[in-house]
Amino acid sequence: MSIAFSKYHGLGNDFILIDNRHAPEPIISAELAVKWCDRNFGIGADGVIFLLNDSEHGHQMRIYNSDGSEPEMCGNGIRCLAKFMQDLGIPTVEGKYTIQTGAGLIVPQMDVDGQVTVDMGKPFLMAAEIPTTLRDSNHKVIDVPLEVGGKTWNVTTVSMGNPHCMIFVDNVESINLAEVGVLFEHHPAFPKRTNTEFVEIVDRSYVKMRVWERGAGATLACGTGACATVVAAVLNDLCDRTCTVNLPGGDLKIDWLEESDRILMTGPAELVFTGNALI
Ligand code: ZDP
Repeated sequence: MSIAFSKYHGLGNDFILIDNRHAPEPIISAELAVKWCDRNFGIGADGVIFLLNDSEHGHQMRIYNSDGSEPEMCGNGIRCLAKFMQDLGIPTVEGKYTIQTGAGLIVPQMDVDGQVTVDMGKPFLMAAEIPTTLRDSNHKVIDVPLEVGGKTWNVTTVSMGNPHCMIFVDNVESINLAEVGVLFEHHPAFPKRTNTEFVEIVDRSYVKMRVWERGAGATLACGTGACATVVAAVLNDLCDRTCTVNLPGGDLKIDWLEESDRILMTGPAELVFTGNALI
């Protein structure tokens, strides 16, 4: 038997998309998702994303990381999902889709220039919401020392539905991501593991970020991570609320709105190919 899939990417953060609207649960297992994500023995991707029906809100997103774990949210992935829905001919309401996720309702808007602007909701800042044990549960974690790999790093944590740990450094190229990223990911201070972002401030409206993703390792881009990066930089008074985040795969524009506390993320999403995978 085979299953039809579409492969999309957002700034090189790539996903296998499956139209799962006919079934209430993902039609492939986490184990099979791991195989499909393999770049040598499979299709190759950072994750597998399922479009499901949602009785209340019309549509729902589920996602497996390339290690088979299931994150709450995925910023680049939801832009790809919005493009996938457009390609499936699903109508928008005033240019927008409303999608239920593990981080609540997320609203991508299809821009006229082909980009997608996503209302990513509000960031969560309290230690218990990340979750992290670095502070008491209802305290923020801003510029807190943490020992990892025999070195003390100053970290700021933010949840966009999924956990992120940001470290400001002078030069992102000097960080050995593979070596240190995995140590942050599995550090006992993060009971649900964490995504880790190393951030270099270029100026108050432009920062460079390199990411080690929970469950996926080094990727070319991370949408939730770009949002969390700007929140962390604002909390440390290092950048403005409107800021471009440069990632290995390109740029994402982030706006942390003052009045509503919500974050808008703008970036591309591209169809790469479609195919049928054997199961
Ligand atoms: O939180 C996690 O386990 C992430 N690996 C989920 C994927 C995040 C993503 N890179 C993004 O763009 O937000 C897809």
